[in-house]
Amino acid sequence: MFSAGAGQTLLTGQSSSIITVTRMTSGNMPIQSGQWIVTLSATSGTLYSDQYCTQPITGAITLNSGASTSFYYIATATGTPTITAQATPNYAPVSTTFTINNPTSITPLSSSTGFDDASNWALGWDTWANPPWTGTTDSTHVVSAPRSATSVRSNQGAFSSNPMDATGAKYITVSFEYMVYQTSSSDFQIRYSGTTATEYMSDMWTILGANGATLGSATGGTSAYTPGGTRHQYTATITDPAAFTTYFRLSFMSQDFDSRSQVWVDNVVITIYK
Ligand SMILES: [Ca+2]
Repeated sequence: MFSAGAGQTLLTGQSSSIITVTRMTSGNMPIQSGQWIVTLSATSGTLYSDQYCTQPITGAITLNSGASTSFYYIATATGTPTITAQATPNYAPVSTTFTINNPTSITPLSSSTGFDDASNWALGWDTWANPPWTGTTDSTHVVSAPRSATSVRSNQGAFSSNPMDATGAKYITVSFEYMVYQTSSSDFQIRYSGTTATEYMSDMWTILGANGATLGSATGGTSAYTPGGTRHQYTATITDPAAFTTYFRLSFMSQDFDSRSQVWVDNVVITIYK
């Protein structure tokens, strides 16, 4: 016997909750030992092996033991896609059907921030004494002219947006472009908060995902000062209900910098799907 779990209702682009397939005896006892090979397919959309949906599943999964394996899913179209798991040896295929809806609206507070105005950044990115990052017109590190936001050791710390109303949100997407120089894994992070605190230091911040915690380790970091240094694009989806308050805020954190370390961020887009 073989089970794949209940169907889920999602929006297009939204990461699913964990999906687990389990092999069992005819008496519903999990089968723990022996190799089995699982092949997953979906009538549309993409299956991923990780929670943050960065690693698409492209082939059969060989498991040498254990009764279950788990994965995640993102739909690309509305409708009722079917996800099917087949396994060898000697298991009948099993399917689960998801329901995929469109976001019904997009909050106007969804915002694109290019840090281009010298004195007035959208969403209050420049109004926090936390300490604020600064703007730079160094064109090598600017995606949208004339400015990007930047942090060095002397102004490292939290760099935050003003609160946005995310009440009733289904999910929130965040994207931005960034470059790093002489930073290590945790030196540059992205975080969010849905708390009511107005002081950045007393807020409860949540690090956004595994990749969001390690932006500083991006490849190309040591060559970012050279013309054409590597730009990185980051996109993440927040599905944590704790973020869906009237105080949703996004924050970049630069920390543990040495005298050479620097990061640049441009074109932050936050979209709240309600
Ligand atoms: Ca810009």
